Amino acid sequence: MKDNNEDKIVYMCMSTDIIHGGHIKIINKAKKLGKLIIGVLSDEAVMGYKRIPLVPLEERKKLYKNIEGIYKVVEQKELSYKDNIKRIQPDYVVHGDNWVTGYQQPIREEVIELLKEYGGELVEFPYSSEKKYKDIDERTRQELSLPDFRRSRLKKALEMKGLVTAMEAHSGLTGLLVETTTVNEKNGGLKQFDAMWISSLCDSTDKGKPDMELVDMTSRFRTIDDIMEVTTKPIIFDGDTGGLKEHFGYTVKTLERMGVSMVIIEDKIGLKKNSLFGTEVKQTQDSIENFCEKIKAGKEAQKSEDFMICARIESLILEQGMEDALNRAFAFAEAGADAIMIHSRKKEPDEIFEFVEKFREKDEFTPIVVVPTSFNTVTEEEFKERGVNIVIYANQLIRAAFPAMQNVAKTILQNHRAKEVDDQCISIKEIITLIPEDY
Ligand code: SPV
Ligand code: MG
Repeated sequence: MKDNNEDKIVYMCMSTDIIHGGHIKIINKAKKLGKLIIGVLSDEAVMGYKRIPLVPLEERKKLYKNIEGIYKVVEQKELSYKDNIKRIQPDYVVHGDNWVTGYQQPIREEVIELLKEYGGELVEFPYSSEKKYKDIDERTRQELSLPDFRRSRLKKALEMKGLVTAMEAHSGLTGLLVETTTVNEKNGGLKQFDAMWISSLCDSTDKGKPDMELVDMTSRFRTIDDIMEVTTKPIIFDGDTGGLKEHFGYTVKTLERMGVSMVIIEDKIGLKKNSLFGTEVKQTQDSIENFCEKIKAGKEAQKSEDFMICARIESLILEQGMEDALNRAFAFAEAGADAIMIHSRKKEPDEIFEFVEKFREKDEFTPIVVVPTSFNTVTEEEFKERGVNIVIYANQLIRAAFPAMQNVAKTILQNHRAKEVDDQCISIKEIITLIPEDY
């Protein structure tokens, strides 16, 4: 390889928003191979596998344009290099050798295959694992978990992605799980959950209590704090009925101060029971007027710009009809709700789809939230196409954990020893190393 090989095209994809010496070193090496094109990974792709970028795409592009000797800066829409390699046909693709193993491995393999088609070459430089660069990453992570940063990121995620997914977390451990679980997708991308849902059902169940506002707010805030200590993703809090109008303002202020992004309150009054009971138990819906007053009290108490109050409509759960649900949705949005959640316990998604369609005829922008526990056949893609903005997986982690634990408990009782359950349990080595010490 000659220095300043001007007739060669070199391609490198960058997702970082903080350029440090390690990046400059690799950029300088890449420049020596030819004209260097930097592909800047789109906000959506960065979010999908890592976190919300601190610096949005256009600004990140500018950062690279200002580095001397870079020939061109383009966007790379997806984690897969396919589109840009096909379009640019670079002689060399440059990357650190840190993707030889781990979740980026399939992306690397695809790059090798694509380059093979026309005789391009993959050049891998040793990845810098210097402590000072690791420290920068750690500082970024810590900054992301500060209240102002974390709170604002749900709105940003909605703007960037259109549809955001949230998975329930009810403890530090489940928070960590939601924070870190990553899967490879068929299109070569990677996927993580965007946010966490702190469900009243799961928080209560984990404490062995019924879901009826029995676990008080102080305890609910403690759960939030446990989760926040070990995560950075935005949090959507299940605020049940929001309590008394006079109390709700205080809850809003506390949640904001903690860095929660959204509270969802449901239009019920009196002794609240879980919605999935439907009309099997006595549940009373609040009047439109009262609930609007509660929303207004929350909005008045709110101090930050980016906190969101979502009004949850129980008309379909309580069999009050579509018209009632829609009337409420428009009234609640008018009263200041930043989002609307529509709930249903039907297996078929028809009433949810009808609501979304009719709401969107008159209101294009207010985000719509759904919790597809019962209507669980609908994909995120279909929800998005129909105009839904937030999909919450409200209880699956705790529902998965319980039968697994119960089975282990029974097997030990039956066998009078623990040997038979060993292969159903995470190993001791794994469990003692599961939690990173520097979290
Ligand atoms: C929760 O997760 O606590 C909810 C959603 O409120 S549901 O259980 O479906 O009512
Ligand atoms: Mg709840």
